[in-house]
Amino acid sequence: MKKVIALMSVLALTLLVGRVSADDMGGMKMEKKSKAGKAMKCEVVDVACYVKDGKKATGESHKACAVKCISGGGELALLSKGKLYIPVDGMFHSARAQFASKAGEMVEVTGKVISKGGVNYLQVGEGK
Ligand SMILES: [Cu+2]
Repeated sequence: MKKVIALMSVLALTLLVGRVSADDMGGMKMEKKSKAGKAMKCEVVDVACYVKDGKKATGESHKACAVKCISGGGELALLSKGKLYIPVDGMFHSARAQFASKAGEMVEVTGKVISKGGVNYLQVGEGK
């Protein structure tokens, strides 16, 4: 029950923040997309594997490979609804360390999405 209430307040906050920022940016041209405080379910994937093999490089069957690739220094990203997001902090510094131990796993991340030039950043913990 506690969890449900917490989830609902996060959702309410998300909607609230979302509305404020939508109003703020009403006049802006939206090549740079920025959403505040979005909770996303993501899989921690190895970018090289995903670019090479797509969906086959996800899920339980690929987990061992993801662990091997990422622990071996492979670039990681968060996969959500077919899009890859580079996890960073509020200063755009890599947040890789937060996810390196979760290779091939699903994580729930709240943050701010910034997309430009074909790159998606997820500023973890920002825009709450
Ligand atoms: Cu792999």
